[in-house]
Amino acid sequence: METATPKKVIFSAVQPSGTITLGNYLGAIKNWVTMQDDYRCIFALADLHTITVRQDPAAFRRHSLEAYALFLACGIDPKKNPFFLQSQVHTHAELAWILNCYTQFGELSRMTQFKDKSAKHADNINAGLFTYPSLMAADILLYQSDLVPVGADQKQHLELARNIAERFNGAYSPTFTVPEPYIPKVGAKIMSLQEPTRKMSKSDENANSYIAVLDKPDDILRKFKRAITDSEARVHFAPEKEGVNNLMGIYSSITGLTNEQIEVEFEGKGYGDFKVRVAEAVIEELRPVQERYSQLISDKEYLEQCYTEGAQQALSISIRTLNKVMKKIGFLPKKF
Ligand code: ATP
Ligand code: LTN
Repeated sequence: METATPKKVIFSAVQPSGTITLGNYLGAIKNWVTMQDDYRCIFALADLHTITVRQDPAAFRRHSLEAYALFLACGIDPKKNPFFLQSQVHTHAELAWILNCYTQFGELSRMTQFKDKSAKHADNINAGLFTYPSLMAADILLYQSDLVPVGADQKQHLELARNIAERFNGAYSPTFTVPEPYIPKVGAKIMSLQEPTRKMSKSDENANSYIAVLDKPDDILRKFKRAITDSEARVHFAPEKEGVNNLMGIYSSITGLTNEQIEVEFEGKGYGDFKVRVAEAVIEELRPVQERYSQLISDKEYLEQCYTEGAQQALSISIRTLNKVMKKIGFLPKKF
């Protein structure tokens, strides 16, 4: 009799800290959607991480619900795999505290995100910003994750999670799966439309630099028309043509065309035609997402049901790891 090999476990999370951009969509969400069938996927909104930067309560609540609905609209299926809010699964904060005691001050001090964010928020360099990677390690290790899809900016945190897991396993006995980074085939880094040497980022102050997944078609068209290119006016891929390369990357992510095919399509045409075509492709790609989103966001009851079930499933998986960890450390067993 054939025995099915268990699916590998993938964990990933995104912070609900504002508008979800085309960068998030092409670089992360779209890949998550395709991974759902082949892996045991556990996805979360990392809302505990979000409060390392001060949030307005009403806006934070709204962003969290909107992000949850938007992920469903993009194709995350909460019936297939748990999709939940990190703050609703208490094991995350508990394991994070424990892992803090297995993480060195020196290790956390070396994190480039901590250095960047403390420079950016010099008036609020809180301890949460410093211990952010231990919470991220807890997120990952609670589910015995094999693979973690992350962008380049989160690689250092994942490396630290691996070190913490190995340290704990070495000090006691094998407890945590040591996770590997997962680099998806598609979903190149999408750059800012205004400063194409920087990545497209939802926290950019200039709204013309990013496309939000929920931007209206007119706004998408306008932003692409204004996108920075160069004076050569020829659609071809070259290292120094960052603006054009980025537009080609976006077009390629959506249509599946190679750079060579794109060059052929736009041969003899200027940037004006090219920008309009890229904008149209993005508008068409996002149209069904926007339609599903507007239905979902008006059905709060359904959203609540989905995230509640997600949290319940996540709790029942993660509590097993937390209990194991606590037992190994020597905490007395709970008798209630
Ligand atoms: P912030 O502006 O707050 O840094 P962000 O837009 O960069 O936010 P994150 O929450 O840091 O988004 O990232 C969520 C996911 O989206 C990560 O997996 C990240 O790699 C991916 N991602 C973010 N921006 C891009 C981008 N421009 N291109 C490709 N992937 C991206
Ligand atoms: N720090 C990540 C979000 C995040 C995450 C995780 C990603 C929180 N916990 C665990 C992968 C695995 C970010 O800001 N992109």
